[in-house]
Amino acid sequence: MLLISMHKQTDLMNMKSGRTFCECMVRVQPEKSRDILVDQVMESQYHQFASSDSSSDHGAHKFTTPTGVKKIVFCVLYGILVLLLLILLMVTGIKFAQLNKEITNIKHHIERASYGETASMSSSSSSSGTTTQQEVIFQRLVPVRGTCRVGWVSFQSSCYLLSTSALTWSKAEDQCRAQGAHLLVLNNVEELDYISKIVELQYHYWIGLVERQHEGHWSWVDGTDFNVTPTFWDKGQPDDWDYRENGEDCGQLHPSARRKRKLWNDADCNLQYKYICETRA
Ligand SMILES: [Ca+2]
Ligand SMILES: [Ca+2]
Ligand SMILES: [Ca+2]
Repeated sequence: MLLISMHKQTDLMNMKSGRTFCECMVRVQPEKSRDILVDQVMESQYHQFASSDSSSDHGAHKFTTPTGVKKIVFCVLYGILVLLLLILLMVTGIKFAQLNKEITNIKHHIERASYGETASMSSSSSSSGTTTQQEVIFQRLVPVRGTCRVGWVSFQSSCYLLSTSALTWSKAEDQCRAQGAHLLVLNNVEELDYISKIVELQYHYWIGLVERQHEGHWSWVDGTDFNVTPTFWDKGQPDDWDYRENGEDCGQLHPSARRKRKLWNDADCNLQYKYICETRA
């Protein structure tokens, strides 16, 4: 009886637990269904989102690749642009240097032309008896060596050497110094007139005149006081022509189309001209 009773209780418990389980199932089932539904919805949304992300990633991938290419193209174009600008700068610099040289030549031609006109005026003035000191026309003089070294010519107490090559002013002075001389120092008008008779017509010649300290302070290379020597500046000189990058701080003899007294001009020391050395006989 006891066993039967126990079985009944067990059955009853099973029945109760079964009912309870069923009831739980009945209660849980909707929640589970709801959860499943929620899961399904979430999963669906996730897939949609993933799909969206995927498509987005795909799109980004599609977008990234062209952007990378664009960056490379941009860099290449930028490099080419910089290279072209550098080339343009170099070409401009070269052209500017050529233009500078051409302008200098044109200026010299204009000066020579105006000088020729002055010489013509000088000639006509001479015939009318109104010749000035700057308008004297000279005859070519054959120089003599005297007691000077070979290649040098003699006048009064000095020896002179006319260069055959062109140098900058400082290199010309160095060449003269190397031979125990200095660039020509014009102490008086007789010396200038002598030099004017022996130099080549068409060339500029450096002389020992230089602005070392400041603008307007001219000095002779051998220490001769500039204030005690006569000056023979050409018309409008010294003008320290402001077009020149380095200014004009070195003295030279202007060329003359006629056999006329050479006059002074200030020129850019870095230009190359022939030169005249002087030393004591
Ligand atoms: Ca002298
Ligand atoms: Ca100057
Ligand atoms: Ca000048």
